[in-house]
Amino acid sequence: SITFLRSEYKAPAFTIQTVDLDIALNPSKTMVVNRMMIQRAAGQIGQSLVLHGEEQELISVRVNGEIVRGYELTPHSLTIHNLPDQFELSITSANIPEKNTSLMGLYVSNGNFFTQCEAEGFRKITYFLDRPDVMATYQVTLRAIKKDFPVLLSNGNLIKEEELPNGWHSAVWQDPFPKPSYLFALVAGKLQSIERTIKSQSGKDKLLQVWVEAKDLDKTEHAMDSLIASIKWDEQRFGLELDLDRFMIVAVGDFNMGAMENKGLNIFNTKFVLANPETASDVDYSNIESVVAHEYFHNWTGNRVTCRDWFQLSLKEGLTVFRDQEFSADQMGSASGKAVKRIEDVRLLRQVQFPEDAGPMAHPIRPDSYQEINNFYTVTVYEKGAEIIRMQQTLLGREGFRKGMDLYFKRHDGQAVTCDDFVSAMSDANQKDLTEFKRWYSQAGTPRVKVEESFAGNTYQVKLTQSCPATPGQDTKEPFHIPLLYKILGTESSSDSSKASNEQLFELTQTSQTITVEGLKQKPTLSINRNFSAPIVLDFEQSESDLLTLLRQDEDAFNRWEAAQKLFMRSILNGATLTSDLLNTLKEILLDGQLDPAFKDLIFTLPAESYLYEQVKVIDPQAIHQSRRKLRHQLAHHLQEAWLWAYEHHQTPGKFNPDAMSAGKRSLKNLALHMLSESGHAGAGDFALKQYENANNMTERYGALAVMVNFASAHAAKCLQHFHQTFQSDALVIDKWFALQATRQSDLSNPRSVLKDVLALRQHPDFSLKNPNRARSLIHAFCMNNPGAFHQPEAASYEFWAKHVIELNQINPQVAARLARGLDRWKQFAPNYQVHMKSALELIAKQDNLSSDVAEVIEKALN
Ligand code: B3K
Ligand code: ZN
Repeated sequence: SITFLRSEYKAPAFTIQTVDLDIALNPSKTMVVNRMMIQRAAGQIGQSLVLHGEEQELISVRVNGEIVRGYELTPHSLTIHNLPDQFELSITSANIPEKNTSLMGLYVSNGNFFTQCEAEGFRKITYFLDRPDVMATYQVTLRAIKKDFPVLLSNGNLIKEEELPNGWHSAVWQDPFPKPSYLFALVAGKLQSIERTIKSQSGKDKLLQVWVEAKDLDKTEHAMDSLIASIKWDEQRFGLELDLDRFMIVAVGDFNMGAMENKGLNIFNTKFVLANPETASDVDYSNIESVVAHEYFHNWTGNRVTCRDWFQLSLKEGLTVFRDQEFSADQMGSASGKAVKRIEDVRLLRQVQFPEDAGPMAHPIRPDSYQEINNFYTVTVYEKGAEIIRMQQTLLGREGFRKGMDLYFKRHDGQAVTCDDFVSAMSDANQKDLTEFKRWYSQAGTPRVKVEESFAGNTYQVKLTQSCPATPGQDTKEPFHIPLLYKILGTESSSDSSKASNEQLFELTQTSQTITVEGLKQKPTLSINRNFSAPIVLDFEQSESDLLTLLRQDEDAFNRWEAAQKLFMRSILNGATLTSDLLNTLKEILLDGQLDPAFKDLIFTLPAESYLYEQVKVIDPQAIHQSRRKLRHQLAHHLQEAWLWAYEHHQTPGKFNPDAMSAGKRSLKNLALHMLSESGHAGAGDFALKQYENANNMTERYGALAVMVNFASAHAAKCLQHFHQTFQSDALVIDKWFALQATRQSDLSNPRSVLKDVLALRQHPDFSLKNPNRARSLIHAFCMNNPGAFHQPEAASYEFWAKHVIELNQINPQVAARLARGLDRWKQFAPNYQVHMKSALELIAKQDNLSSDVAEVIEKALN
């Protein structure tokens, strides 16, 4: 397979100014006529034009109206020689949407047409320079049979609709903004919309639409509200206005990822649009809000200013994730809510990105090479990328960051640019040297900072030493520029208390540096990397008493939470006992009526197993799993009364409200129910059944069902069946039904029981590997989100995994490649697991017909 290198970037030999597409939609054969105005770039005399194209039937090629026959065609390209400097190229080709199971390019889902072009799907629709630095304006004519496809949508503005002979009709769409081909989209079919008209900052009317199947119209309100909130927020925070007169969101049930920011026509996985209280949980509501915002924010960070090449993906993704994180934090409505959002984001980073950064697929946020670009839509490019943006804001301040953003748009609106261009704008707008900071873009791996404290003769010193483990292709690293927010607590007894009592920013730029504070009467308590100011691992053997001080009184909510996480981690990994001091503090926190319930819920959410794996040299997954469960049992048992109080005092009566405070109450209530069951409380079974039966929302219903299923309640089977029957016509809820069973906790006396259930569910009539959401709800959920059940020292579940990677590879390479990442960290596992993992990997490796997606993942894992 081919490896693409960032260092080999070459500007295109031709540019395309305008694209005029005429598409006659038919599921079994769609005809595409693509008329382009093309210009030879300066200094490219004699170059042939090499267009990308895949899985199409080429019908004709015309240059300035004349048929051309002397072209060269391969399965991936069309080359045309002897072209003038400026010409019209017209290409006619056909493709078969109903046969397209990869869900890239043009495909059919539930009888309707959709497209997905990022990263390289446009080349399956027509022959093109399918690369983001070729930006053109598009006019699109869609034709289809009207009764089957009454709605015809594409990017930009609708300029004409017409009735045609034989029951056909057409619509013409014009997008005034030049765009790369990956932002092209069309949708056609039986859809309906809700509409709102709003006025933007400058007083212009904007038409907003959310398009869904008729049966889902009652689930669109939250997405529309989220869109309006996003539009307002981007105006206020960044001065960025919606540039089109019309903005559309469309939901589709078959989709490879979350959503796609096509210009003016965002296409979404139904999971991130549809919600009503009965069918969607609080987590769904908040995911919808953030994904709607994310795609909308791309309109500026991604669309108006786009990427020069795919190595620069984090230019748009890291920045846009940062923007959606800030938006969601602001929507929380309170300071504690913002902290909750930050903790959730950090949990995700540690659970998924830290392992990626330590494994065979580790790459810098701006990768240097790839075999398949689809494999690089990663938590590193997205979530770590967002952390790198966040650090720039921390270093420059919010105002300085805004100045940098303004300069970025002033310089680059309408261009395809690089990560370097972004950092230059930040640096120039603030006269701040970010040369060393840019190593975050080029070096992979999670930096570690060792913290060593000393206190002698009234002087307190903190020695900070940084290092970063080797990653593939990068044996040694230069020091990172690490912004550390810190505060020294307990300086009240100092002679000069003003000295060190505020939060400060320390910029660690060398391998080792020391912070010194003089004139203290006793050793203070250090609160460092507050609000997780840098995406690093802190090696800090802080004493239990210092951690308890932080847990009780740090006003940085993140570090309060972090103190509890550290103590829990010591208990799980080193068998440290829970001291009565810790248990009492935890009890006070749980019973504290002033504290945000969502924060309390997070305090008692134990570190994820995948994060715990990263703390040990050799992973024994069952030892970690059991030790983690033992800790949870202790917390349940020792705090039983407090859990009962929490269960009874977090009701949300009345009409369902998805706001952060109500959602926090529900999540703490569900956790309390879980803890009561875990503690063996006699009433727990009844509470669960009643909660299930009386719930007026999915969060409480699902929470109760999860407790029944996880603790093998006598009512579990009956309620599972009731749940299935109640929601059988709602695919997203049936996904939950599968996922719940695939992620239930393993039965310690019968370790294979979850796999056995999953194998049975695999045969369920509602199961299908072709629908990505459904495949993920069972297969990915079991293999990647249930480590305690999945990792057994035997072949069975690893063989199950391999078999499904192989099967999915034939259907949908992207969905297969995600699953293939499941054994990334196999070399770290204890030998009795490793041997079975290795055989499973080798089983996949020896298949022929592996997609480039799966091949790259498996090859790197085995390497
Ligand atoms: N930009 C798309 C991701 C496309 C993934 C292609 N394999 C969604 C997003 O990040 O907003
Ligand atoms: Zn994105």
